Amino acid sequence: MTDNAKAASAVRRLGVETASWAYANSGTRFKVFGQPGVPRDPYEKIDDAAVVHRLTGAAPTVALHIPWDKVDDYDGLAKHAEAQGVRIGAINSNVFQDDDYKLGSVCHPDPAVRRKATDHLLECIDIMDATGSDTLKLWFADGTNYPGQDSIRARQDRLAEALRETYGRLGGEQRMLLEYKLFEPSFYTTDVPDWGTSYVHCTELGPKAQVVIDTGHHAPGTNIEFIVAFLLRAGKLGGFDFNSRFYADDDLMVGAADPFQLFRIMHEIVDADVLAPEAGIAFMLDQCHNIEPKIPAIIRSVLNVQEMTAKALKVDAAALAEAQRNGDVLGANQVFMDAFYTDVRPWLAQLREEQGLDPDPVGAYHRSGYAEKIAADRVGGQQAGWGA
Ligand code: RM4
Ligand code: MN
Repeated sequence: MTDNAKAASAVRRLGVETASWAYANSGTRFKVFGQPGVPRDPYEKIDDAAVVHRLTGAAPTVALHIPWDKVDDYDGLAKHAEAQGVRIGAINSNVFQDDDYKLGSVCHPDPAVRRKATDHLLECIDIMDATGSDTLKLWFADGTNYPGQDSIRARQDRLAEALRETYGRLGGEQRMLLEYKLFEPSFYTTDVPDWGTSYVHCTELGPKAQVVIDTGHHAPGTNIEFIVAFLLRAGKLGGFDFNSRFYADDDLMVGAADPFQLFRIMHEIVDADVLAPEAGIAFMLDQCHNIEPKIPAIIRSVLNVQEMTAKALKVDAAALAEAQRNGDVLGANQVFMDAFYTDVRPWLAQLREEQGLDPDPVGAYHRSGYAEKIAADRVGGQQAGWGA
């Protein structure tokens, strides 16, 4: 295979996982603006995810969030997904929206609350069994707001205990990803604030526990591609929650705020040869579309990941290695930047045409009439959103 054919096949095999909650209404703590046609239940969210996959050919799985996506029949939900041409991806736990969790969930000082939270994590694994999902994604809002509020060390012990029990329940082909976040909703300490904390817990647990990087969960200026490289070397990178941010955890479309950062991240992935699905790195979106129409925004996001990946595949690896070996600082940087500045859009459009797709998925969505159809059909009932 020529280099170009190899790159084309790598792009074609890239799957970006969309998030069920991104199809629902969302907002800030100031206001949630509803949109016409928003799904009322998980089945309709999956219908929307399937449209994104049909148009891009690059979004074969959709993540669920429990209890937002609670249904009576998970097997039926998985079959519905399959019939639409998509699969259920990661199951995201939610132990941050119950009154009991005011002081935390698995780190709460009261063992009864910890029990309840851990039981929810175990329930998520039951849902994985029923849907065929192989990934549990854990994010904890746990932490404290005031110095002295709770013992930082004791909270780590409680966290480790809950993670151990959850890990013990994972089936042979299942894994868990532990997410970290610098701050919010806790403002003094967060119990899993950074990749190092997640890494140590995952290492204590074993090979089925890995770190997931949410690109919006760092201090400004953090070098995320360094974290990617480090975790890959340690065999502990499980995947990404992609989104972009200008200030804090903005959850804007990936590649919108800083496409160059996304390129640098994807370069580490390509360079370590872990882009292929069998390498097990999950490329997930975790975004909210508060003011823009959701489905075209998600299509745009999938395309952004695809574009930056395609650029990363255009890095002349041999020339880069030679420049690095020779200590040619400027030459190496030029090889890198040449790839970043390569306009890969015509190439990607051509690849889509070869696959029988419309070369312009966003335009195809607008022409499809789907937006008008769901706006007309989805009347009555309650639009999905936070807590729904
Ligand atoms: C958190 C975290 C989780 C996501 C929730 C909705 O900040 O990023 O991944 O499930 O938000
Ligand atoms: Mn996330």
